Amino acid sequence: MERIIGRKLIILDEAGSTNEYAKRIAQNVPEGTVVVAKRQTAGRGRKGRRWESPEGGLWLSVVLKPPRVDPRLVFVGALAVVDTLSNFGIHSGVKWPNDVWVSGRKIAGILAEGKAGEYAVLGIGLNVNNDVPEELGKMATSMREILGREVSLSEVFHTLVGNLDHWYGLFLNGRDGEIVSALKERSIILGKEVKIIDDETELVGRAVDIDVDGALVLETPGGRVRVLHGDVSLRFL
Ligand code: BT5
Repeated sequence: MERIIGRKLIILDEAGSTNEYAKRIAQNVPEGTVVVAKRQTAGRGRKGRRWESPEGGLWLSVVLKPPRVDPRLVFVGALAVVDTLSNFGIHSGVKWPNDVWVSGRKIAGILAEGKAGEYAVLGIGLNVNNDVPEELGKMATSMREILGREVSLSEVFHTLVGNLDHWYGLFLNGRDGEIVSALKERSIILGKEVKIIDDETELVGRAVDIDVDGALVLETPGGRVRVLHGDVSLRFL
């Protein structure tokens, strides 16, 4: 099958945010275009949070034109990152909805944005050889830290692009069941007591499932609750 992801590559020394860049060009480039920057000066997480993006890390955004936009697109990114780390001998897991963790620390984050019916931008930040932000202390890690040596950034990039192509192919073919079950297998939250924090509300319960729509199912004292909103924060208790 012809590859979609990486059909066109845009490689920048510096970007404010590759997601912003990708959104600006989305309508004029083919699906699968990847924008990658050596460093970002205004890397973003969800809700405008800052994403530290010094040189040495992998900061990229993919322009997609999917027939539908839903939380499983974020899973495509998360699964591709987990597989990529595994290709380099690192065992990781997904912290629903959009983080990849290694040994209790965040190594990657995913940010999906877009305009319904037009395009989606899947942004991925993966700490590779970069120093992790000091203020995050023991909350974050990198491939270099885990492996005790630097790895080739371009090898990590090409591996990740290949893995994104694989999982996005399943998404396009409507194989949501496989995506969700892979995500569940690699999830680090199932069976754990967690707190979900939305803007004004907090919800405590046991994470028991991720359903086929990508929603987190919590068992709370008041019964089962589905959390679909991709902007919530999840903390372990
Ligand atoms: C995310 O947001 O985890 C999504 C991050 C997406 C970054 C990519 S890089 C390429 C593309 N272009 C962009 O501008 N963004 C995407 P969220 O779940 O909101 O997490 C943000 C939080 O992660 C911050 O508040 C920090 O606590 C933490 N953080 C910031 N930089 C980090 C880093 N380099 N490594 C680990 N954690 C970090």
